[in-house]
Amino acid sequence: MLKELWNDAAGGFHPASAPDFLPEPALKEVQLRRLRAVVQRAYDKVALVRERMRERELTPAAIQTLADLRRLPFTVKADLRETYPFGLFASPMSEVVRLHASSGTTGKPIVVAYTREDIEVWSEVMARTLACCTLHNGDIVQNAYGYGLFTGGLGAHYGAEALGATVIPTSGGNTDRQIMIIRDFGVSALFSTPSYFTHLVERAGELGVDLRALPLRVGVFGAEPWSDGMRDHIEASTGIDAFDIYGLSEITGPGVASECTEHHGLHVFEDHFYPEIIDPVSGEPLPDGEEGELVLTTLSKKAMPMIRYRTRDISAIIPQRCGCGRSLRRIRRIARRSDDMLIIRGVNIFPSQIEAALLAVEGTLPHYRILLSREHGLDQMTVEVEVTPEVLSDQVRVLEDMRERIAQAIERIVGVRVGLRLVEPHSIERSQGKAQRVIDQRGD
Ligand code: DLL
Repeated sequence: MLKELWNDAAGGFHPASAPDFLPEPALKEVQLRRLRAVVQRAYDKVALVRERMRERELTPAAIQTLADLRRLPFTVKADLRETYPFGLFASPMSEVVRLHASSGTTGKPIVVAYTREDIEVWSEVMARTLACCTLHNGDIVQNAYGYGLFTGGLGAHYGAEALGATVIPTSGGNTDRQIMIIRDFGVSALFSTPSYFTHLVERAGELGVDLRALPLRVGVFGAEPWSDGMRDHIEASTGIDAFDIYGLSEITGPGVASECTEHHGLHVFEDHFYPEIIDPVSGEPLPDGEEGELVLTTLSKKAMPMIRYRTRDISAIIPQRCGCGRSLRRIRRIARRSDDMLIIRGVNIFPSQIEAALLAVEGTLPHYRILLSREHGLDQMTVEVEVTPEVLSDQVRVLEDMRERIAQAIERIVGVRVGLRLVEPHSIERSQGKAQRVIDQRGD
């Protein structure tokens, strides 16, 4: 497949020839052909899938149309944990060329496997992701996603190479060196989590490096939720164009979906990953435009096919065609997961709402955390947010005024008053990868 994507003349990637622009009937035909093959493969090689299909009296022959997908059973995260480490593999180890693992917050990690062909597809979808973000052969990219068991580093690395870009594999951390490289190597694009990038920007300011005066023009950010306010902050403070990319280890890693220059939702590379949105409670598929849990089926994975994997990420399929001309459907940016809801005094709150509220108030910095505690049997939330030195050096009345404005902004969005602490710059620990925004001190 990758070969078809190469532009003979320049020897680089040619986005216009990518399957992103397939007419809808051709795309559906590819999807159905691949779906039937992957279901057959999973049925033949993965005991769990076979047993679940048999319980429903289904065989692979049940898949005659794309709509038949909804008859198949879901796969959930617990299935991966319960079959740890290799129970869902569909290829013998002699054909598996790579393993990655996602640590998760509790218990055993999730292990994922790739054949050589899987790595090729992954590189292809990542190259298409980067082309969506306007990168091309000739770009100098600094890849600050972590290299290692995390899929971000190597996934983005292979994609950038396939695109024909020059990759600098810095991985996360060692922030001063990252800034030196951005400056000295003429870096035009940087990949990292959005939270780590805000840290880089802050440190560059302290070192007197003006990112706007450098060739850096694009940021490729993902692996954690980030708000439009965060995007505004990043773009305004650096002059770059910030793109949101999405993926998860269970499906492949980064390269599942990407924003294009329209910055309105993320195109799913649906010739390889078939998206559905379901009601998280009933499991029933929802129509386009309605918000629910994203479910993904890998259409071409060999080593570890995933049938109807429940991501727990909340999104919606955007019904309209995109102005960029890609025929790939888009999903809304993922602001929350079905399992990150906090309940404070009976009100449902998502951490992303707190971020949106904070960044709407001038004088706050994009560094915050949410502390959960329990007092007299009731859950309490305290938000700590860093404010600029100017705010802190002002009179008490100004500080009080600021606190009140932030408290009101939060209350307007979430509907309840929460505790608030304004803290000095640098008092909240910086992340090198995914930021841990919620600190649970409830002790159970
Ligand atoms: O985070 C893969 C990745 C690497 C994506 C680099 C983008 C860039 P996991 O560690 O398995 O894989 O975590 C996957 O992270 O289910 C979402 O909850 C969250 N996530 C990933 N991208 C985004 C995003 C990688 N753009 C989990 N917006 C997913 C919001 C995201 N959440």
